[in-house]
Amino acid sequence: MFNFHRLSFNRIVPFFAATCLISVLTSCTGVSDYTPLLNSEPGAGETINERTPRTLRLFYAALPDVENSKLTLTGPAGDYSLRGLHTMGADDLMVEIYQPALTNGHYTVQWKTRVEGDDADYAGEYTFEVALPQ
Ligand SMILES: [Cu+2]
Repeated sequence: MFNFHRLSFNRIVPFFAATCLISVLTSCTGVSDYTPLLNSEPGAGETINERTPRTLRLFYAALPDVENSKLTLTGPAGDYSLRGLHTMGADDLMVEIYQPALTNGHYTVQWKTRVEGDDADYAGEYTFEVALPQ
């Protein structure tokens, strides 16, 4: 009886140790790599040289919950005020860039959201550049 316990214990410990290690590794990489953000307008890393953007639109893997979402825009004038956060129903968030109007420079969009069918809170940021001919 004692030997039986000892044997199973010795087998079980390495099994659990390996299982824990695997789940720690996969949850770490899963959390840091996955984002539901698929695309945006302006796009991440885009340089705009035709028309000053008046809206931000972010496209996700599922319908974002507007109540639990937040967008901010920072750039040469500091914080830009945004108004009318909504969804067009295309798994997107959309907002009007209210004031001031964008000038040439480097901008950062920060976003926070929750999407349908997923309990996790997601956040991220990306940048774009406005470079209209003067
Ligand atoms: Cu819209």
